[in-house]
Amino acid sequence: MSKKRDFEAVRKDIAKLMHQPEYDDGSAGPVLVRLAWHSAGTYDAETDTGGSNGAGMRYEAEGGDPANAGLQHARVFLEPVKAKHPWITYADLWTLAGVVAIKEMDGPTIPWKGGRTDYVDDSKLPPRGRLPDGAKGADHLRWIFYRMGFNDQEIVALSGAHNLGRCHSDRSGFEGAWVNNPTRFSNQYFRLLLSLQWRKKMLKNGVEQFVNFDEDTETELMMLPTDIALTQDKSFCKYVELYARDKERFFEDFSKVFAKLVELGIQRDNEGNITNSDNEKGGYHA
Ligand code: DDH
Repeated sequence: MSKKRDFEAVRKDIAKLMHQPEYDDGSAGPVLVRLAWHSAGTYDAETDTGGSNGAGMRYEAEGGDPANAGLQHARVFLEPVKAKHPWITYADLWTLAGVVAIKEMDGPTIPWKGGRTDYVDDSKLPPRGRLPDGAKGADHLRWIFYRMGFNDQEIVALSGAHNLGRCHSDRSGFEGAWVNNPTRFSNQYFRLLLSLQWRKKMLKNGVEQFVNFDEDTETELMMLPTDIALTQDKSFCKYVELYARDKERFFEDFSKVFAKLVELGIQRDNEGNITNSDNEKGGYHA
């Protein structure tokens, strides 16, 4: 294994693959952000299982979870980067790709540190069902995100990632984008949550979501039931209002909370070296 850990070079190569004219809205960015989030969002603080360490999505147990449908596109986008920098672990590559993608799409700079291992510790494998279900409500959001160690404000800030990308009926069953420009990071998601009229719509596949149709531009935007739940719950809604009116505050808080997300389950010493990843089994040598 190469000893050189040139993360800057990896960052540059990730940035270069962002432009994908044949894919979705012309960008690999949103699906890379989702890959980073799903790799980390399986964490359970109480049992210290799940999280980005181990890159378990490479294997059927986690990769084949219906909640992860479509994320193979993100992993395939990153293969040339892995081939060029074989020393980097997938666990680092996936989380770094999310951070780089957010920056490339005009989002905030997010602190990121490397050192995750690709060694899968069977005793740390997350069971399926740890990622949120978009058809549910506020109680479900708290159940899922409190488990990871997030509070109400952090749940709302994290949800602002839905400024990016879209739903695909062949992946999640939901369909459409949340905002008009889904490849530019902003607080538009929060503004639209509050300013537009959202009505329930049953899709042909029987899935229910919320939509707004703009007569002038003839465009339909969507929200998941979990997105709408943020406006219906008092404690969540005060942060939706805050982030809708204060984009800078949203960027600041999002940066902190996304950094926390990709560090879940990772312990470091004072120098930033990870102390709970077995370096002999797939991590980095000093
Ligand atoms: Fe999400 N998300 N997400 N999401 N998410 C989907 C797409 C994207 C939920 C459900 C869905 C976060 C939170 C939640 C992104 C980032 C983040 C899709 C559509 C569903 C469904 C998938 C598809 O059909 O392709 C639910 C429910 C929650 C919640 O309960 C809070 C968080 C925390 C993030 C984050 O990054 C911090 C991104 C980006 C996408 C767009 C992906 C794409 O391919 O485009």
